[in-house]
Amino acid sequence: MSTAHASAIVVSDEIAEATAAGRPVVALESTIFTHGLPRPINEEVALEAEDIVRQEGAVPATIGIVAGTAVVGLSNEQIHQLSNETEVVKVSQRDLAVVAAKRLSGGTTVAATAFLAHHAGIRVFSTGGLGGVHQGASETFDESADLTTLAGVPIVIVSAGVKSILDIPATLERLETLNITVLGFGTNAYPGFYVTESGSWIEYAVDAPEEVAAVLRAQVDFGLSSAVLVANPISREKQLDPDEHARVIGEAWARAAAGGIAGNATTPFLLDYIQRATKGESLRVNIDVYRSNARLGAQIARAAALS
Ligand code: PSU
Ligand code: MN
Repeated sequence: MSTAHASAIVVSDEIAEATAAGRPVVALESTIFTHGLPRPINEEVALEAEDIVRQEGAVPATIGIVAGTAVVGLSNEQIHQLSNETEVVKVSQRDLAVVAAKRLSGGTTVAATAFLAHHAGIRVFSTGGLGGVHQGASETFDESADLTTLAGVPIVIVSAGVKSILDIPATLERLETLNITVLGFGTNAYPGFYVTESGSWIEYAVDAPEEVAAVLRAQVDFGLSSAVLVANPISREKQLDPDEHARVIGEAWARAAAGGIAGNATTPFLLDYIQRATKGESLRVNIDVYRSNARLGAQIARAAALS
């Protein structure tokens, strides 16, 4: 990763200076606002996440592709552009070279963002929900590249679990196979993104940002090259009603199957269906989850910068 050629990736001055000085920096992805959230709230949420990171004393590095250049530390103007242009591609790690060569603009997924963040020396990354193993993956082989990328990128990722549209037990099995460390923040119950608990359990809970920083430090001391996932559940008061959640997800899958939705269009289709079926409630939860993860990511980055 460190062998990436400098001209393919542009790191903003603010981020380059912050990482060089050992100041806390939090990476933020762009697929969440190019493909995950509807306009015009997408841009607002992207900027709000940056504000939250700053309020917590860290520097936000939103990452995306502008006309073929991978940018670590997008300007507000670039975030505006990516939020509103129509021809913006969803860019996972395998797409990076193609969009660079074709000079396309794109929103980077967790996989591509983690790759680029690590290249820039960033150690903490906050997102909403990770990609994972899709329902029916034993037939379709649809498993997010987020998982395989995270197996090889030593970075802390804060999420509210994997998106609840996924097969969560299967995803946890794959995380184990891929040597990806999973920590529950204040809980051993693995969160279900829109809901506080997914029904799956994880081995380790941590209670403070400092504890995550200690795990990260030990990870580096061992020379381990895999990610540390911090699963940060939404509070019970703010979660989607669990019964409605279960019903809507079942419907979303049935519609995707009936509509022949496949490949990287699956995740945006399901998220959009759920937003409409819950009359915006899932959108509110999605945004709350992201705010909370941006905040915790900044706290972890600060703790890691001190250790
Ligand atoms: N979670 C959200 N909204 C999103 C995503 C996750 O709430 O838009 C995005 C992330 O960028 C993640 C990607 O990396 O979806 C996973 O897509 P796929 O399953 O196609 O790998
Ligand atoms: Mn997929």
